Amino acid sequence: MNDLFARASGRFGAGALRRGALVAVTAGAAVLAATVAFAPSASAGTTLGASAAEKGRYFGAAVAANKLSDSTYVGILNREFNSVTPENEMKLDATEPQQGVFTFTNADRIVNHARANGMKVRGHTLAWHSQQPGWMQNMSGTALRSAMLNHVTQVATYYRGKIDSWDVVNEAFADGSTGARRDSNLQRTGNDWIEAAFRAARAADPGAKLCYNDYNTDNWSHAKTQAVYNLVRDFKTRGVPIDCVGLQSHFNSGSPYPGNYRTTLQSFADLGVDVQITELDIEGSGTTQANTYRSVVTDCLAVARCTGITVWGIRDTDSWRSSGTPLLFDGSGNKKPAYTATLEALNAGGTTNPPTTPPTTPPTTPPTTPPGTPGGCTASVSLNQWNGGFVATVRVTAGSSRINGWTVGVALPGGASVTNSWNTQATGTSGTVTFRNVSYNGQVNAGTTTEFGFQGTGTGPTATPTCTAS
Ligand code: 9MR
Repeated sequence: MNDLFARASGRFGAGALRRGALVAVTAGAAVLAATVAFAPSASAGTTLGASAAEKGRYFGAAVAANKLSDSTYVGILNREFNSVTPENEMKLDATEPQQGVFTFTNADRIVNHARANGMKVRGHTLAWHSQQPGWMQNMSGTALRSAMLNHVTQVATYYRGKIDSWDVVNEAFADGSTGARRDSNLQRTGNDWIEAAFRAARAADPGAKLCYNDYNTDNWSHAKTQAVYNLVRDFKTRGVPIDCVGLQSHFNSGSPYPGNYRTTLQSFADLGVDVQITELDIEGSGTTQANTYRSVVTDCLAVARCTGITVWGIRDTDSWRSSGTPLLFDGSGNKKPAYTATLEALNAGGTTNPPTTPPTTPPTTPPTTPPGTPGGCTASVSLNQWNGGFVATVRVTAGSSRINGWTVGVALPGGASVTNSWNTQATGTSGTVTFRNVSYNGQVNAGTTTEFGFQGTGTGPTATPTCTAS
């Protein structure tokens, strides 16, 4: 907090009060007016990262490993940003150029730079139709599904504990008015490829937030936005692990900032996920561009679960759309009007403003079954398997009355063992493994379900699990 704010906000002792009064009297009305005008919700952030942090958020940039030797670039990065996203270095073609051969050299340069400078890392991206290595482009069916899951598992495991948020799946929906999935080799492996990827990512790095990331999902009335919204709602309903939605937010005259952007952010947040603006750039210049940056930042700060903003590059010349000069610094590294507007908006914005639209989903129905005699339960398992490993999702369903706890027994084939589990407490790793509820998912209403999962090596279980209620 700076001194002016300390005085204006009333946090001062008697001596300070006397000095403040003296200044006002001797320097006249102009000083007093300036002090009063500065007081409301003033904030001391002087860089994008520091200002965002004061609001409990991050401000990041997409970073290219080969620019980490450019001192102007690194100077701005280290001064202004507290999160990075590797622009290309974690993509599938970069990290698994030949099947089963993983290379992390360039991604590691960025991750190491970030960690050495106290920055978060957004991982981008584990599964995408684009920038696949040649070997993957030529695959299909179960071989591709297994290769994709193995990629997700290997890369997320390698970076386990170092990634704040992963873009697990990128750009899986088609543009236009259909709201359909994008056709791709991954989509043709089956509609459940997205949830399979999320489950594998959760198993590999349970500490990372898992995001679905896409573009042209900023306008609430667009079919693609609604399609992603329905995916997230479905995942939340069925217990598929998802923590966040990334809105890329590449704005230009053909895809302008929409007036209902805040509604979109709030509506996703109301589903119980964080919202992150992941690839922000706004083509234009001067005041017009600055004002659009201001609007985007103000919208994010008005939504409590809009937790961070990443711009897709540092200087205009670093941008994938450099001719549109869409970033916050010019080619020489000077701050543009867009930078000033962004910083002002960060300093002015609220933290947890109430939603601007009513919740778009009805509240969850309260439990209708009174607590009483525990009923029984059943369990079923679904598997994503590849050569040498599997991810199992177990669905626990309560019988005719509410249960307060459950214990599931899963018989593993010989040679198989559990390496990791989530939303459960596991006992044992091979033979018959026992999974018990954890504090937040023991209570299951009559006829409803909860899910937990585990990952293992070897072959996954084939027998129906047992379920005992308590
Ligand atoms: O900025 C990235 C550019 O350097 C690459 O050539 C391009 C290749 O697909 O990907 C760009 O980043 C994209 C991001 O990974 C996903 N959303 C769209 C971004 C801009 O194309």
